[in-house]
Amino acid sequence: MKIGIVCYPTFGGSGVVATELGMALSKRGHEIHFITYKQPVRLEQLSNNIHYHEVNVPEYPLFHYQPYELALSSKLVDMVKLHQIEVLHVHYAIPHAYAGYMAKKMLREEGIDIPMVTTLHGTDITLVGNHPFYKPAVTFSINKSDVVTSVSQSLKEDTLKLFDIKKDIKVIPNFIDISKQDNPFTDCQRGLMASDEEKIITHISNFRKVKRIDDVVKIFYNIQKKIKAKLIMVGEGPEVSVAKQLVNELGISSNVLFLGESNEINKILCFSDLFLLPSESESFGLAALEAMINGVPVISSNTGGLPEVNKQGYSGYLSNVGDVEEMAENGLKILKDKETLALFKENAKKMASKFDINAIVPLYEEIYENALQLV
Ligand code: GMT
Repeated sequence: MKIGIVCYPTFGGSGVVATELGMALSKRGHEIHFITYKQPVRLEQLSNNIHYHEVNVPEYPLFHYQPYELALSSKLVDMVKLHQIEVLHVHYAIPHAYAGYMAKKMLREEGIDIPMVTTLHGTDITLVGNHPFYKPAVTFSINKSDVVTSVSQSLKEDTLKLFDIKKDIKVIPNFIDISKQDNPFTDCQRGLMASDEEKIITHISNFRKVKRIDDVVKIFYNIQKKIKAKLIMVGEGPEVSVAKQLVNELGISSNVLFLGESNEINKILCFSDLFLLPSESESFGLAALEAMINGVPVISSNTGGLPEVNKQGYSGYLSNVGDVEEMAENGLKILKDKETLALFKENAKKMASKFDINAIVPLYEEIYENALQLV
């Protein structure tokens, strides 16, 4: 099949899922066309059947906001015609489903019918899309998609609760490419980060308010009172400076490392002992899954789709949002001795392997096949 994928090309989970999906589909013989404003960060290499088409938005001083949706839908029309793309798969409703629908309509005028699959990822529903200024357009574009998928059961329920949705929503969970984690060449340089007796605790995100970064710091603060530990913070975003300030105030700067954005997540996770994800809301928690497949147990909040990924007392622990005391106690329970930590590490890996990419990609293929019958 020739599949057009629209996504955010950034480190955010939706972009990562879209990119990994596209790469996996290309390995299964499909021709993939990424259509976005920058080459996706996780896109390893372009090949015969992976293409990237850049959406350019010309700057014009009259516009306070440059019309990205317009440029995207025009690019979609051009690319569908040029490459005979058969299916459009848009990740994140805003504004991709809206632009995709406009492209479909324009193509129809030229006698071309193309189905559009929309995958809902989380903040497009729970935070941004739900805003009254966007809600009518988001509702419309979800209802006008030929097939709608969501990355967790919890996100499906939120979508049905928050929007007037007439379409069936299929749950297809996010996934992980296990073969990448089993790479024997991963250079696990634990010694560079901490001494043997120190535990390594990690947080990876885009440092938005929803991630409750101050809770990450407070959980670590409580843990390091009891055991020797280092906190590694990976990612960039508006809350980095707030976190740095809190770290200074608590006097723990020598034990906290801010690494910025990284494409070497597996290298960092391979020496991590615990992963913290105390988010306010989280439709799935791909970062937790990436930690788990690297054998890192997770301390998370029990919000959104996290209970579908992290299993209480098995791959980690879940607590109410904001309960940093309980989260720290649970972290200490996991880290208390070698045997317990080893068991949780093993369990985290086992739990994560349920989300094997090889089981999930055929579900998307089936969706594309069905979508083709709908137009
Ligand atoms: O919150 C993020 O990390 C970014 C955001 C995105 O849209 O890229 O992530 C959302 O989609 C991910 C992939 O499906 C999910 O794993 C995240 O849980 C979800 N974020 C939220 O719901 C806050």
